[in-house]
Amino acid sequence: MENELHKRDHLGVQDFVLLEDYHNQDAFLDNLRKRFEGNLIYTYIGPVLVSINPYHELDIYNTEFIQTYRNVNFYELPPHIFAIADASYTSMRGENKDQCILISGESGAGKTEASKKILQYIAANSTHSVDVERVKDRLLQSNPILESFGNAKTNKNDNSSRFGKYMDIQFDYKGAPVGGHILNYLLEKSRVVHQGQGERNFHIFYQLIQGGSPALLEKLKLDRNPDKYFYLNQGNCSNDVTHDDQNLRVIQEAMETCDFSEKEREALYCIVASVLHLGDLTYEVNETGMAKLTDHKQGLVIAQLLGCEGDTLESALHNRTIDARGEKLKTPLNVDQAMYARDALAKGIYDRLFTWMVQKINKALAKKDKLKCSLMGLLDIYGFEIFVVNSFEQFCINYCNEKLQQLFIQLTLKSEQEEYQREGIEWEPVQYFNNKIICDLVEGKPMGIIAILDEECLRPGEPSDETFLEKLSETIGQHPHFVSHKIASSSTRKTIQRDEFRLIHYAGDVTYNVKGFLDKNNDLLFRDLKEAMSQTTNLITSECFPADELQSKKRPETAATQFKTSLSMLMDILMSKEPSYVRCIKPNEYKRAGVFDERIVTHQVKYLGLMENLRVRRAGFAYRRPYEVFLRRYKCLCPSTWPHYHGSPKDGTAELVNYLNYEQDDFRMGKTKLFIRFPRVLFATEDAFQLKKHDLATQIQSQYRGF
Ligand code: AOV
Ligand code: MG
Repeated sequence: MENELHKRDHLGVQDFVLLEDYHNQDAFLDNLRKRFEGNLIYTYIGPVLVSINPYHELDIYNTEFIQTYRNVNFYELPPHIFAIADASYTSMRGENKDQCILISGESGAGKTEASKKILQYIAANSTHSVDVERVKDRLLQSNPILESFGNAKTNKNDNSSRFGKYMDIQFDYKGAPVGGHILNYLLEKSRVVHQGQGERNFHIFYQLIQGGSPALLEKLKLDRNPDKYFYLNQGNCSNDVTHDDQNLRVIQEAMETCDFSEKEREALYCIVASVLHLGDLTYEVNETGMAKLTDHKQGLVIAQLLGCEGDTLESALHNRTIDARGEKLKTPLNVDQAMYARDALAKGIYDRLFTWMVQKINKALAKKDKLKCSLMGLLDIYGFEIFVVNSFEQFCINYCNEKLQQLFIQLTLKSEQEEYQREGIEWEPVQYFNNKIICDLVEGKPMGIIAILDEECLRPGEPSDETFLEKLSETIGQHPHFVSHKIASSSTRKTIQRDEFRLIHYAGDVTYNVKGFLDKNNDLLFRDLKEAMSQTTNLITSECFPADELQSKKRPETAATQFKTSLSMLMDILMSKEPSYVRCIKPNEYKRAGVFDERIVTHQVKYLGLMENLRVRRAGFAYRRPYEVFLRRYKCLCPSTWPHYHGSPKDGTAELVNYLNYEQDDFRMGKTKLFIRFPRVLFATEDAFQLKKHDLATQIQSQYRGF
């Protein structure tokens, strides 16, 4: 870092801890802007990397950069995502500790890109073993596959992750990647059947239609025009060119690399196509007032693609069988119910396909031996989001972000506190806004929102989204982070509808519409359809809908509770590892390069708690370096340490700071590190160093001339 300190005026400081006035938010923003404008998108707060999305390609990720950052002390080079990756890797190897890199920030802030850069850096680890090369290829290639099936254009981000992903990379004792494992979290499957204005379905649908060969499309009975399909045209932007839809080849190759056989790929395309055909099924009313497919042939196409009897599928699309005390009761569906069942099937098969793909990739990534390995985890989830209309999905996504923020708070405070204790330095705690109160509001028992939602879903009688909202107002109406129409003050009431509730999240207020909450939480797929799917010859659907699932008498867990349980397990995994943080910031709402919108950046700086983060870091001391590092750089400033100091680095540092006249209050000597309280002290030292370097260079030159 020191090599850049002298540039601090026009390009800002590369570590916020070096800001003289660290309480001043304007100074913080000013620094961020200066750097952003100079295309310096990375800045540290101590060990935390703050990254601001440039929205244009920067030539800072090439092999030269990778080489530069390899094995270099974290602070000796300008901040970079590679430095985080390298530090984490080095720590994993050197200290034998499992690592995790947590990337957070709102939708479109650059989390997924950051995680890809980290993977790129790790994979660039040079090695010649065939096995390791294969693992690296698979790790890298798993990305395009999952992005194609799990990402979509939203109004926030053209390539928005609609699922959460935690990936463990496994390393052998030599530090070579030898395997990996992916955990996926709650795919936003409602997108399969519905997209808001300006949004699209998952990329794969368009990629298949635009990039599939004529023979493939013919086989799948698909038309080249995405606009034709109901599941693709609702957002009115199916022909959007922001994403490269022609790129089916890339996905295909990635699947080959990850061991998807030709048969599996075929089965997979058949499922994607049948989802589109499902969306185009229309119903009319039959003589008894119940639903009847308008065109019987449409059902047949789907049955053919999935490999089941046309009659079986058609019957399952028209009826619902209930197991009432061992007796099976079959009732026909009306048109609304049939449409509901159709959509549920489309969502169900797509969602299970996605999980199947993750498992398939995991098999390809599985380590060959049972030897102990070290782990580096990478977390890339969907970021906090506020849309015009927010539903169950946003509720889950934002809850997930609350949990991550909570983890950040716990871990940064904890590790900071531990560092001061370990080094024997006294410490004064800084007040944070602790979002635990919001996590508890969502997940607490028995009065949390999820518990209330579950209770309403299971209640006999006629529970509805409205009764759920009613319950919320009754039970948590007084909570400071909850507002509903019923309990709002008269001025707030104007901003919230009768079917909405608002949560005051750490990252902003979000108004949720309760419509669909119960359905989505129940996540019901009628057993007739499950049964039909279990009988298909398509090798993926038959595997994803095992017949024994139908035997189970147990009521499946609700979607929200499953999500809550999986998040809680994720938190345990993350807590058990040594974390590094990347905090991503979005510069503007327009996905545009070069635009720094002060209002929205300020908002993110606030809610990410970056000012508090900085204050904690500075609570005592702005700068800390191991004695060796400090002495190595500045020893030329003191006659008794230059050119060599023969005692311990700590003693050498003590002589050095004494010679430099550091005031008693300016610094502390920890057990292994020097702590400097004010940046000006460091700047003065650095300036002296630059001068000395210059003098030394001149001296050496004149000595040469003297020869
Ligand atoms: P996200 O992962 O944080 O949002 P992405 O990583 O997908 O956001 O970034 C959004 C877009 O910003 C990318 O598609 C790129 O065009 C651009 N971008 C991000 N980081 C960089 C970078 N370092 N260099 C150049 N362009 C970048 V979400 O997944 O919506 O929460 O769910
Ligand atoms: Mg993403």
